Amino acid sequence: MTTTLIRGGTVVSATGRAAADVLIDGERIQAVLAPDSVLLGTDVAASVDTVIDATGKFVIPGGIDAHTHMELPFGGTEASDTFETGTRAAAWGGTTSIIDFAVQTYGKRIEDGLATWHEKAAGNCAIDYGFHQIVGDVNDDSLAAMRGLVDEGISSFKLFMAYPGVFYSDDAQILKAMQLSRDTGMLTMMHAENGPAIDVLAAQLVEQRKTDPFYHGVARAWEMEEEATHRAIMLAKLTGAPLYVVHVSAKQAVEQIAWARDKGQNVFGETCPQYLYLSLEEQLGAVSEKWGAFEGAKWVCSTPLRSREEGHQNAMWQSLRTNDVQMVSTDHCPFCMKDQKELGLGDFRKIPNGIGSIEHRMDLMYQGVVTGEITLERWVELTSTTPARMFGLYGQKGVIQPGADADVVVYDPNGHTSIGMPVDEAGNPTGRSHHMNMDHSAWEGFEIDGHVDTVVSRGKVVVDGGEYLGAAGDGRFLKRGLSQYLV
Ligand code: DUC
Ligand code: ZN
Ligand code: ZN
Repeated sequence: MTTTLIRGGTVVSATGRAAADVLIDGERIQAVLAPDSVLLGTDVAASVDTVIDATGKFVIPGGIDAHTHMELPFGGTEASDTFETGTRAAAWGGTTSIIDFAVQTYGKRIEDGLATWHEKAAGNCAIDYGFHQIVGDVNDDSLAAMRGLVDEGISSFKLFMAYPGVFYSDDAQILKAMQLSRDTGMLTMMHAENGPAIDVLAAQLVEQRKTDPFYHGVARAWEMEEEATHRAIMLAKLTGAPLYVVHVSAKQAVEQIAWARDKGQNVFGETCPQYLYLSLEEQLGAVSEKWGAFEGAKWVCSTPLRSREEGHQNAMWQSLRTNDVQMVSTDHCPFCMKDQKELGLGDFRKIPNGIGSIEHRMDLMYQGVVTGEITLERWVELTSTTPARMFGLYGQKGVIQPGADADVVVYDPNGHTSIGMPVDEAGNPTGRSHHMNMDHSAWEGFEIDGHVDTVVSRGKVVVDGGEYLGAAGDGRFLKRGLSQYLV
């Protein structure tokens, strides 16, 4: 068993910060010690195998990205990160656990969808991974199968009020699944957008020859998110199901969540960096030599980017401060421009939906600390501690304390991270400043006043000093318990 001491740093938790050293024994945290500790007459630093110098740096629990889609089949193609490439990129960015979505599609069995996801991930992940279950076909068989998921360590399922004909559930199906959620304690995760109405609006825009990527966001109007969020909340209230609304982007959806929470309902929300930093106006203005107005396709995701003029981004930051929204995930669902996003040239409806951000979440959220949007402690809470609590991992993950898995990041507030993807004059990539399997970056030009220096994943140093030291297969499947966040 290797012993490691992370020495001289400031250990930051969701509730405070202190100068402390972190002693790791094998895969677990052994102790959080006063600086330069001498125990039973022995200088701890002199008795360990490895010492990591964290002087002047923050020592935080490894990030947990609770919303990723590795290898997701979508729109006639597949998300471009495999479990191998996506989890490696996550590690580079200070994320040491993911929760991905196993998929049951229409007419297929849940058991088969889940088995496929285990096959995709097993032996390939750089960091630990768990699964939620997407239920694309709520029926008697799938409801019966869902009852067995908790025993398999899958304590949450996702339904879609969007994407008719693909993942969509109608209100009757949602009601039945939520009754099961109430009975089993499983968390209902909801993609809250009124899909049937959106599809009509999208078809009308295309008929008017409004086919550029920008119109994706016009069709997916905030009213459609507010309405669906409200409907999901009311169905959850009626059934008593705990509800977690994914990728919240509209300020009006936040108001719905806050309203339900004020009434004591177990309703939670997640947002993503794209809804804090990017906007519909910027998507409209994105024109490149290579792609013209189709450049905006790199930001086509659902829910869509929202108008800055309408104040959604500021409202999302505020919701993170007030705890109306409890955590930040990425909805990492990358597609390359070439051969993938370009499927939607001439018709925005055919652009595969998704943005790749798994590598940048910790940095992008730290930038919110730099700009004063959130505190240092809230950064840790939003990116690690609450995801662990929300999804039944707390104690093992999301905290630096004796007995927890040794998932630790040394973050340098005086370091710097430039995000982008250099291209030549013809717009072809000449190198990459990220490790995600993408031919572009949705975060081109972002400058971060901080840097992920060292990443320890279950006791193993996987990133250090700009070098990757991990391996495919380092990550293990996480059997999760029920949510530890319910009121
Ligand atoms: N939204 C996305 O942007 N991509 C995948 C699925 C989803 O709901
Ligand atoms: Zn979704
Ligand atoms: Zn998603």
